[in-house]
Order: sequence, then C-alpha cells, then structure tokens
Amino acid sequence: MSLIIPNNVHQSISERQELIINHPLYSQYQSIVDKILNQQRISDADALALYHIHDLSYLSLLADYANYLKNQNKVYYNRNIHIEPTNICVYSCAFCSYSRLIKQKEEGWQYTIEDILNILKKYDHQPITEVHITGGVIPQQDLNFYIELFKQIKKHRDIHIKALTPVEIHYISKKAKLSYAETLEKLMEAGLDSMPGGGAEIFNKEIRDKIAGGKCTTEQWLEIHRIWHHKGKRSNATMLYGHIETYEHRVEHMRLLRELQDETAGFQAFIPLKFRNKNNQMSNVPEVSIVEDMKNYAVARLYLDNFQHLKAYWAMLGRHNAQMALHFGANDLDGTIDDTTKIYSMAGSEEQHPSMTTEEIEQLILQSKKIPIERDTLYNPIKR
Ligand code: V47
Ligand code: SF4
Repeated sequence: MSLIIPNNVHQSISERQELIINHPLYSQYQSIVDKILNQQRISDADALALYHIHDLSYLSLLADYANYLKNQNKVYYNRNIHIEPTNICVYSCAFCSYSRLIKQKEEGWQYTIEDILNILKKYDHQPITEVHITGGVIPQQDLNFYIELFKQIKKHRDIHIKALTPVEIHYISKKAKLSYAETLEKLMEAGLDSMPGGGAEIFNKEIRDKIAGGKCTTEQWLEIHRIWHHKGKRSNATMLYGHIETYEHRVEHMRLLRELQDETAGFQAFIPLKFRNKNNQMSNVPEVSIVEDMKNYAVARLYLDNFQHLKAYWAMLGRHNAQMALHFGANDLDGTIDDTTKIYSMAGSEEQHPSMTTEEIEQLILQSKKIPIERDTLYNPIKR
C-alpha cells in the first residue's frame, strides 16, 4: 500500500509558538509556558499546575510543540507479539485482573518452553521484529527456565527479546541467590535484549503498599533498571494511573524516572497505563475519563523532557483514544501486538483481542496528520 503523506505536517516551529503565545491562557501560565518554549526544564510545581488546566486545547498545543521539537511528526509502531508464560502469580496486586493465585491454579495457564516456542513458530513467516515476554511470577519459572527459554528462542529465530520486569528479576534473582547484576548478566548472555516498563505501578510507598504490596519496592525497581542501563542496555518505564493516586503521586513517580534518566539515559519510552477496573479487587474504583487520560499524556510529555518517546499503549487505552493521544504528546503506538493471552481484555479494555494490521495502525496515524514509521525495538526505522 502506498502512503499518502498529509500535506499540513510542515507547520513551522514559529507558527506553533505564535499559537501558544496568542492563546487566552498564555498570560496566566506565562512563567511555565516560557520555559517550555525555551526548552527549559519545568518543576514539580509547574507539572502540578499543568494538571489543573482544564482547557485541553492549550495542553494539546504545548505537548504537541514539545513532541514536535523531539520527533517532528513521526509516529512509531512496531510489529510484535506478546507472550505471557503464566498468569499464576505468588503476588496478588489489587489492580491485577488476570493473575490467579497459586491456590486457584485451575483458572490459570503455565506454559512450558516448548509451548512458548510453538507460539513463536506460528509467526515464522511473518515479519515481526520483537517478542515481548512477561507475566505472573511462579517458582517453576526461575532463572534457569528463562535462560533456557531465551537461548531456544534465539536458536530458532533472530528476534529481539524484550522480557521480564524488575518484579520478575527481583524474584528470580532472590531464588537463585544471585545479585541483580549477576542475574541480569546471565539473562543477557542467554539472549535478553531489553526490558519492558512494567511493574512500576506507582512509586509512592503508601499507595504502592496498598495496591501492589509484597512485590519489588520502588528502590528495587529503579536499581534493576539502573544496573541494566549501566550494562549499555535499554528499557521502558510505565506508570499505572487513574486509581487511588493523586496528581502529587504522579509527579513524584515521574520525578524519580526523570532523575534516573538524567543519570543513565537508558529509558527509551514512557508508557502511562490507564487503570482498568474490571475483574479485579479494585472494581469499586471508577475509571478516569478520556479528558484525564489526555491531560496525563500532555503533562508527561512536558515534564519528562529527557524521554524521547511517549507511548500510547492502544491495547489498554483503546485504539481511538490512543489516536487522540497523538495530539497530546504521544509519538508511539506500540505494536501490531497480536496478544496471545488476555491481560488487557480481562481488565476491561475495549480491545477484546488486541491485534491491528500494519495498514490499520498506519491509517490511525495518518488520520492524525502524522507520519507512520515502522521501527524495531530500539527505534531504528525498518525499511522493507
Ligand atoms: O505492570 C495490570 C499493568 C503492566 C492492569 O514496555 C494494568 O513496551 C491497567 O508494562 N489496568 C504490564 N493496567 C504491561 C506493561 C507494558 C505493556 C505494553 C508495553 C510495555 C513496554 C509494557 O500492566 C503491569 C501493570 O501496571 N496492568 N493490570 C489494570 N487492571
Ligand atoms: Fe502478579 Fe504482576 Fe499481577 Fe501483580 S500485576 S499480581 S505481580 S501478575
């Protein structure tokens, strides 16, 4: 299919600045807006003030401007599959819709290495570039399991393995009685290429204890990414928002990520994950509106000035809301996905079988007057 590139993508930086300065809210927020225009860092207090702007048009202008300076009109996507080796878990995070405790095992699945390879083999003739592997935490899927799994995957196919969050790394390294650095080294040697952003949830201790108590702490999550980055490797970062946290908690979360990124520059993308309330212990907590989602994308883009990419994870957000996020600072839609399991549909996402063709993803991007670019996991454009 040949792409028709929209012809109004060349709005200049000065035209964008003019729109921002001529907006009725400019005088009220001038001190913050001038920092954004001059590419200076905004403070925590500035981010909080931005969360209280109710005029979405202004947030959109500002976030789109900041994104344009970094990525112009390029919007990335990749061709990937997600595999969750198990949905059984020793933890019981209150927001989690899909994990089954070990004692409720009959409702769960637990793949063997062979099962996972058989899933991958179904894509042998498809040009996917990434396999994303993460799931529940169980004693059977220990360090040796993952070492063997990654070796077998690489033997079968030269594909980027993005796998295991600090929740899993923490658990398997304790079980193996190895340090995080030793565990990561072994996984890297076996074929692990990068780490996804999960398990971050919300870093504030009080809220984390309430919704994700027992699993790796904030400090441990950050430390595992730090070690990984110091090995020259890349990872992502997420934030689960829209539940019982406040704006202050979100800013605190992003501050810790911004600080680590200043130190290592190892994060590729920030991925806000909207809390979905179906089939979990927090079903009484209402989901936030799309207005709140867009505000959150905009503030993330403006505050996280050292993150190149902001991902609108359409499988969780819904494809139309993800498309809207492209006007609020997001520049990545994640992948064609083809999810073999059910974490997102079980949590209440509109996406009951998260899969989009490349044509569908490209159309979503083009309808937003942006330029679709297929990428690999490390954001190198794919030329086919
Ligand atoms: O850590 C679980 C979240 C995450 C719910 O790095 C929920 O490219 C909302 O991290 N409502 C795992 N969110 C997914 C993840 C991810 C996804 C896509 C791409 C990448 C990447 C990372 O899913 C968990 C948790 O924060 N989650 N349950 C729920 N009810
Ligand atoms: Fe387990 Fe992860 Fe679900 Fe928490 S979010 S219960 S660690 S699968």
